[in-house]
Parts: sequence; C-alpha cells; structure tokens
Amino acid sequence: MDSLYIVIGVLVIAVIAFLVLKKKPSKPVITKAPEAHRPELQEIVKAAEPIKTEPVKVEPAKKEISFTERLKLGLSRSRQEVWGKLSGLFSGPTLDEETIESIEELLYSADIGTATVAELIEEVKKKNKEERLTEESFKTFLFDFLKNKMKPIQEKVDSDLYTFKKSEEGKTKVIMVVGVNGAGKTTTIGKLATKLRAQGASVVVGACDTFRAAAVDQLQVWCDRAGATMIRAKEGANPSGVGYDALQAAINQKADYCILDTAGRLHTKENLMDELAKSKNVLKKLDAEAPHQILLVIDAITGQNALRQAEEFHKTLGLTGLIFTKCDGSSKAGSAVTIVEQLKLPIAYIGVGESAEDLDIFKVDDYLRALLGM
Ligand SMILES: Nc1nc2c(ncn2[C@@H]2O[C@H](COP(=O)(O)OP(=O)(O)OP(=O)(O)O)[C@@H](O)[C@H]2O)c(=O)[nH]1
Ligand SMILES: [Mg+2]
Repeated sequence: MDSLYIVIGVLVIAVIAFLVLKKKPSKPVITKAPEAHRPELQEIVKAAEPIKTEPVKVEPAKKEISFTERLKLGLSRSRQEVWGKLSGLFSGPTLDEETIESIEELLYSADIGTATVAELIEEVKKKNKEERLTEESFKTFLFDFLKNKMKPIQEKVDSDLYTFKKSEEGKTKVIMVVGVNGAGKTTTIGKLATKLRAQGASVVVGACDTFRAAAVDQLQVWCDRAGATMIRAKEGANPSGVGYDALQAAINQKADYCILDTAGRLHTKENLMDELAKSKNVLKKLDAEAPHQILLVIDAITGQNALRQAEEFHKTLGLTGLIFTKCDGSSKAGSAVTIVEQLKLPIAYIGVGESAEDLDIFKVDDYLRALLGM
C-alpha cells in the first residue's frame, strides 16, 4: 500500500513539474552582438558562392533620359519656387539698389549662408559700379561666384567614388554611410551598389542598421537586384560586429567595395554618435586605413539644419564627403553651397529620385546650371 502511495506521489510531482516547466517563458531571443571574429562567419564566407564580378545590366529607365536631364527635372521645383524668381526681380534693364536688396532676400530664402550672402552682395555692388549688370550678366556673375566657392573643394573627391578602378593589391575600398533618420542612406547605397556593379566591381554590403528588420529587408531587395553580396545579422545585433563581419567577408573574397549601411540617428544623440565612432574604429582591426570614405547623407529639404548635422557628424567621425539626396523635392538647394564652403567637404553624389538612375556624381557646373536655368 505504502509503495502505491509513493508511486502516486512521484507521479503527481512529475505532472506538477511538467506543467510548471511548460509554463516557463521560452528563452529570450539572443539579441546581443555576434562577436567579431565569429568562427562561423568564416565558414559562411568560405561556403558562400564567390562574389559576382561580371557587370550587371542596369534596368533601363522607362524613358531614356540623361542624368543632366534628370537633374534639371529634379531641380525644377527649386527653379520655380526660388532661383527662377531672380529674373523677375529686375525692374529695369540693369541692376539697381532695390533689386540688390531683393536678391539678398531671395538668396537667404534659398538657404545660402549669411556670410556667403554678405560677401556675394558686396561683390555684386562692386561689380555693378564697374559695369551696370544686366539680368544676363548678373546670372553669369552669380554662377561664377557660387562655382568658385565650391570648385576647389569639389576637386578633393576621391576619383574611386566616380569610376571603378581595380586595386592592384586587391584591396577592398570601405565606404561607411551615415546620416539622420530617413535621409536616404539605404536607398543611396542601393543605387551606388547598382552603379558599381554595373561597372564590373564586386560589392559587399553590410546591413549595420540592425534596429529594424524592415531596414535590412529593404537593403536586401537592392542588393539582390544589383547582384551585391549582403552580410546581415539578427535584429538587434551589435552594428559594429556586423560592420566587422561584412569587411572580413569582403576582404576574404577580395571584393572591390564594402559599403556599410548604418542606422539613422540624430546628430544630437551623444550615445548613438559614440556608437558610430565605435563602428568606425572596429574596422581598423582589419584594415588600418578603413573606412576609406565616410559619407554623410543629407536630405536637401533639411535646409539650414543640414549644416548643424554635418558639423556634428564631421566632429565625431571625420567625414570625407557628402551625398545630397531628394534634390527633386527641395525648393532651396542652396544649403549645398553653404555646407561645402563652410565644412570644406565635397559632395560626392547627388540624388534626384528613387530609382537607381537617379543617383550620379555631383558636378558643380551641371548643378548650378540646372539651378539657375542656364
Ligand atoms: N524623391 C526622392 N526620394 C528619395 C531619394 N532618396 C531616398 N528617397 C526616399 O526617401 C525615403 C527614405 O529613404 P531611406 O533610404 O530608407 O532612408 P534612410 O536614411 O536609410 O532611413 P533610415 O534608415 O530610417 O534612417 C524612401 O522612401 C526613399 O525612397 C531621392 O533622391 N529622391
Ligand atoms: Mg536605412
């Protein structure tokens, strides 16, 4: 009888234990960073198919138009709402005092910095005394003035960002892309990867924006289309670890480029900016010179705040250049001049739409001509 009670007792305890264990919450998903040097990554890299190097055919745009045309089209709003109004300010055949004042106001509204406007107006007055400026000669004067402000800095752009040249030592060029939320980083990387692949470069993209699964998926679509290899990790993984892994994969496969997409962040959030600095520094363990390019993506609509953003990102990371996006939606477009001049940082690329063909290298002459309707 006693042994029967013991058996029943043991059974009851077993059932209770089973129920309690069953109710225990399942193990949390590990969101911690994959450690750098993850041995399994090496396996993934070894097992992966070799990175594609044959050029991909970029889908032709529905209507074949050159980038210069796209730029003109994109900046048409700027022209209509701001820059094109310059012509209407001339009350007579030549420039008078009142018109100069109106021009000054217009330039402010176009987001040209205060110091630059002051300098420009002073020069206009001087020039106007020497020879009365007409609408046409004023436009040429303005074009030359703005061009002279930008040109010396624009010449500093690394030509590797423009045309792909195979590195003789088989070195991977590392491009880190940063910026505030929604500036256009991921889209720009997708366009850039497409452009580089079309030139026959092999590209590895690191999805370091691990905050949102959707961000990684968005990048994956671009990479699949471009034929670029993407290194991704679990949502919540340490962004520095993903960047490291992506570069390791790129180096192992002698990829020409390794482009790192980072999560958007406000330039005022110190901890997030520090995290970005960490992501940059960890790359140096693999290549002391990496990242070779740190590009800040700026939404052209941002206006004057863009300068503050650029200053902060530059202070934390030491930027090498800028990318201006959404120039098709902005009516200002003058902040490009201000930032280039004040931070002495060149604009590498300009975006005027959402498709791959809407990104191209930034050319001062074309930009200013499109803006001024010349
Ligand atoms: N019109 C226009 N839209 C653009 C351009 N570049 C990007 N976009 C759009 O802007 C939106 C945000 O772009 P993303 O590339 O996701 O921006 P992001 O900086 O990666 O955003 P976060 O990762 O959230 O910080 C998307 O809807 C893009 O299609 C451009 O040059 N012109
Ligand atoms: Mg993004």
